Amino acid sequence: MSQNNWRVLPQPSEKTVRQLTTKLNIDQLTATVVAQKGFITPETAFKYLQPSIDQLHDPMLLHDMDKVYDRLTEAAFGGEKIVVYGDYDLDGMTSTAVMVEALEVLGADVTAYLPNRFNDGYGPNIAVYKRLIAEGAQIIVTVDNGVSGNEAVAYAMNQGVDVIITDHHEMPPVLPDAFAIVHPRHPDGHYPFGDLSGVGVAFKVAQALLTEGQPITDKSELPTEMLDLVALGEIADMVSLTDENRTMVSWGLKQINDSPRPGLAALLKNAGQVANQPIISETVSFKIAPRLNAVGRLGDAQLALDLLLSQDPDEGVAMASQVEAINAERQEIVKEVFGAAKQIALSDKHANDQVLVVAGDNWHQGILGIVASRLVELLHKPVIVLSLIDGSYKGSGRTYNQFDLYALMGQYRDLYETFGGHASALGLAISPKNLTALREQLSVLPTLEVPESSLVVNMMLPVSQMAISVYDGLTLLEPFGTDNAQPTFGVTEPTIEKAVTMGSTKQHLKLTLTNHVEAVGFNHPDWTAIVAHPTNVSFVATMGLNYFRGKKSLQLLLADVSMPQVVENTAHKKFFGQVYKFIYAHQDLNFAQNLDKIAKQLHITKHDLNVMVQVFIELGFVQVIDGGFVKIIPNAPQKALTTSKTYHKFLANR
Ligand SMILES: [Mn+2]
Repeated sequence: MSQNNWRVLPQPSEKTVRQLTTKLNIDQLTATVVAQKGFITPETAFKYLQPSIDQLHDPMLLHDMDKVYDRLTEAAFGGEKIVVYGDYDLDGMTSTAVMVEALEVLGADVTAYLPNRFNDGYGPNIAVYKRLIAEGAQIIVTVDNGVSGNEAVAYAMNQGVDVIITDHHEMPPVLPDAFAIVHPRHPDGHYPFGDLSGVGVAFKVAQALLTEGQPITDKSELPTEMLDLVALGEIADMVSLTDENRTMVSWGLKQINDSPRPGLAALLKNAGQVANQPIISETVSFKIAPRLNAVGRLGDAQLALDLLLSQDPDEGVAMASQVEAINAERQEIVKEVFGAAKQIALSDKHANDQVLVVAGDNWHQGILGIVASRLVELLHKPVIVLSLIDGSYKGSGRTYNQFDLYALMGQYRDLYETFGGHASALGLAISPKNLTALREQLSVLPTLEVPESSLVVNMMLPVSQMAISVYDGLTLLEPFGTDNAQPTFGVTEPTIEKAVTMGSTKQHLKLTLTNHVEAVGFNHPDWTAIVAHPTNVSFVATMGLNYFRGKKSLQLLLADVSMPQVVENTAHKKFFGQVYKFIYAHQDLNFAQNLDKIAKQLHITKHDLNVMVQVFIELGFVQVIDGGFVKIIPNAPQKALTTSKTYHKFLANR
């Protein structure tokens, strides 16, 4: 991104900041960010900073909650057999755990069913409903799913089994004919906040059940012991961390810090969390959620649910180590599939695709979304990754920036077996024949308008004003996440004392700045050219803490870097020129088949030859056709080597 795309927010007036700092006893930076959010009076700012019970809405305001309260209370006392039907992601698992725990408190006969991603799929599944009912289920409570389960719900209702739907997903035009539907955005409801996640909705039901539907005035009246689960599911589902979500997630995180469930404590230890290290939303996003989600990605999510529900420390340790092994396996599979998908994605055949569709054979179904996200990061365009399983292609798509991929792909609905999702992410299934047709349609699309992204910067700040105490002050603004981004700071041309690369392919960057402040940037080979010229660099970063050998230090995480155009190295230019000349004279030679010979003739390594050809491809000078012939593109416009990403990688590796 160029520095032109940095959007430095307007700075609040000195008077506003002074008022906030003195009245609320907060520091100037924190006051500035709070004011930038629009909370400019001490009263509104205090309300934002201090989660409190008045920010929670009355659960009885949710659609059908009165019916649900009566029916579930009756079922619990009457000993009816209740099945909670959940989902295999973290929001679905935590929703299930909350609902089960609440019903258990009432003494209900309750069991949980988490559908299997591979056998059952997402949402109400009629075959499973039949089985559950045959086994004696008398009430089915869905959590984090249900609003699109018309067929299965109708079946159960016909069998005399009441289905209570609690969900937060987009509602289809025709809702299931269920006993009750609890949904924060139900068209016939009047709930003041629409952005609860599945576990948020489940918690509201739990609250109603455990407070006998009565309004509460104090936090202690809430089933606070379940708020940790709420925090996990809400952060994992990336719902807006404003309004009552902010309160529930703050309290939930506090609870995980103070007294984590045994399974979570063990899981965090395995994830490298050290004793004094605070658990923040980032900990959930990067340590907890990937691990527990891995369980549902590779097999049956039940293990993750059991880990969350267990009260036994030994059991917690045992289950956490099973989860760790599954997560390691998941990482292996991602690595393998990503490698294969990347090869296809980078081939010349796909160089001009506006929406990249990568399809493979028998790639693991559970990780295609992760692979699509990584390809988007790499290629800066929307990506769909499909895998051929049992005669049809199934997979996931992820968009780039704010582009509405769902709307675009929705135009070809006739070609799909299944299709669902939202603007930024989707899932689909398609027959091999129709995939060919889809590719044809995509290849003739007019140029897509993919919006340029901009980077919001809260303020410019010299490194000399950055310190652990500053970071500590800003933690008042936590939890960070959707609609409450971590503050970003712009730094203009700081003194860089040291610049090094890290990682197996030197894809990461670490800068040492004044006062031992470090700045790190991950997976940005294009930034690593700084190592050769660590001057006149500016960047935007967030502040974090690094815990290393028991010592904590301030660490900046680079969000964007702006560096002067690297001056083209004349020796390199000559070197590349020779290779270009060689290609020009040998367009009838298959490079792929004669790599050894050619490299030898040019006195370079095979690796360098590959890199150089890649640079020429990126610059639009050559193309590779027919499985290995490198052809000069006539009249290609002049471009400097430094405009190629691979060239920067090449430089960084010298
Ligand atoms: Mn959800």
